[in-house]
Order: sequence, then structure tokens, then C-alpha cells
Amino acid sequence: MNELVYVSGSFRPAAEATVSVFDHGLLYGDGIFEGIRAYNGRVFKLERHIDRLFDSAKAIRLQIPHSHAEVCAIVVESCRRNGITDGYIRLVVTRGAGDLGLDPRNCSRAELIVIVKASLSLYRSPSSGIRVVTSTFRRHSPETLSPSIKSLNYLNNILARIEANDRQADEALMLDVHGYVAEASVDNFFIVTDGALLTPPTANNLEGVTRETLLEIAGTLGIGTEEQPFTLFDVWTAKEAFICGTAAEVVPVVSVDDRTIGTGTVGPLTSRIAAAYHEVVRAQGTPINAGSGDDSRLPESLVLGACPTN
Ligand code: PXG
Repeated sequence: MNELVYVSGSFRPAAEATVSVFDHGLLYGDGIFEGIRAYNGRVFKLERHIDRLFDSAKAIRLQIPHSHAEVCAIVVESCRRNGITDGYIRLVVTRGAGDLGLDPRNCSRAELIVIVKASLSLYRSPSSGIRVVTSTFRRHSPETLSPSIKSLNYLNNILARIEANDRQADEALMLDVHGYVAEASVDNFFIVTDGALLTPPTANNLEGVTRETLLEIAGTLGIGTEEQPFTLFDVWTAKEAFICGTAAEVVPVVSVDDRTIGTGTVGPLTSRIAAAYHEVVRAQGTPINAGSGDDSRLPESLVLGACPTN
């Protein structure tokens, strides 16, 4: 645990990177987060992830204490200082330290935290496919808490994941309150029907960056795509299924609720999409080391020499 973590305006060794016990992110789950990956010395879809972070912040009336450009620069700097060329980046923005009592007006300044890790593994054997079970917990509806907000309130999803663990499955599939398929606990969900990809519209799931990247990739490969509501029957009888997300990437699903999907092995379309995704993420992104010495987008406190803790 010798990573440098960005917190309260500077980089600190992980063991010393702390926030107040009065932070409303801790007391009330009042905050948002992002998960980004770096491949081959480049941060994949950095600007898009930071757009989503600012959209989530806007939705919950949270003022991020930096500009979009500064947050991007802090992410790149976090990778650089930790010597990351391939890894996982977690951004958290909390409402900040306040008092007991949930009124956000007690919190004078939001807290931006950036953690980077060289690796992250979500499933035991992702490449040979995972077992999924449908959770009894339904994904939030937009009338309660928009699933587009990547908030620090993940209890709904965590309960679903616990249920999957209890049933010896790798992941939980969540339905929305009307019984339509929404997404997995931390991933979007796709099925393959008649040679085309089908995924639910984003009203009941997170607008995943991987989801939108795969829809684009499918377009360039000439694979049909559809965004339509569907039900468990469509999943159980699908030819193929997979989940996708920044951390998971593309993971084939070989069974759902003890129904074998397709042949019970990784399907041809899933393989094609996964291989193309693998190539795209390694070929694009914001360089981590290019232009080193150009600190113009970093907050002043981080420009070398300006802060004794750096
Ligand atoms: N749905 C939900 C509910 C998510 O939390 C996704 C879909 C996929 O979105 P992206 O933009 O990553 O394609 C997510 C992503 C974690 C972790 O720590 C969670 C996410 C991403 C990375 C790591 O378990 N959520």
C-alpha cells in the first residue's frame, strides 16, 4: 500500500490519505464516483468519464472543487506519480466534512479523492464465462434515484451481489421495478439475438462508457445493435450474453438462473466484440507521459515546488 492518493488538494501516501469522520460521503453516502482504466500508457475515455462525473455532480447539486480540465490533469498526474501505465483509477467526490444532520449546507467544500491501482480483478475466471443469477432486489427507478447518477449509494447493488454470492454465482442480474432487465450489479448487460446485440435503454441502468463504446464498435464491425426493453425470458433463451464495464471489460455469461446460455461456452459474437474492445482500449486515450513538464492544467497547489507535501 505505497500508492500516492490525491486527497484534500495534495498527493499523500495511501496510509496517510484520510478524510474526516464527519464527511457526508461516509455519513450519508452523499457523493459520487468514477472508475476509469489506463492501458498502454494512456487513460481510456478520460474526458467522457469526467463528463459523467460532472453530470452526476450536477444532478446531486454538488460543486466539484476543480474545473473539468483540472480533474483530467489530476487523474493523469496520479497515474504519472504512481508509475502507472496499465491500471485502474477511482475518483470519489464527497460532499465534504460537515456535521451530524444531513443538510448539505453544513459541508463547506466537496472532497475530491483519486486512487490508482495497478490491477483490479472482479471475477474468478472471467475469460471462460460467469454464472449469473437474477436478484430479488430491483434496480432503483428514476423516480427514486436516477441510475444515471454514479452515486456513493451502492447498497441496492451490494445487496444484489451478496445474494449472488449466497447462491454461488459470480454476478447478479438486476431487473427494474417493472420487471424489465436493467443491468448487473456493477456492469451493463447485453444479450445476442439473431446475430444482433440487444441491451436495455439507459432509463433503468447506468449510462456505461463501456456500453456506449461497444455499441460504437459493433457499428464499425457491421454488427446490428438494438436498445430495447426486454425480459428474463429473452435472457434465458438468448444465443449469447455478456456483461461489460470499465473494470470487468467484456465478460461472457454462460448461465443465468441455472439456464445455460447458448452452448454454455463463449459465443462467437461475444468473442469478436471482446477482441475488438481489447484493441480499441489499447489504441486510444489521453497519454500519461506525453507533454510531461506541461503543468498548465494542474491546480496551482500541485505544480511541483508549490506545495511542501508534494
Ligand atoms: N452499471 C453500474 C451500476 C456500474 O456501477 C457500470 C454499469 C459500467 O459502467 P462503465 O462506465 O464502467 O462502463 C458500472 C461501473 C467497482 C467498479 O469498484 C464499479 C464500476 C466501474 C468500475 C469499478 O466495482 N461501475
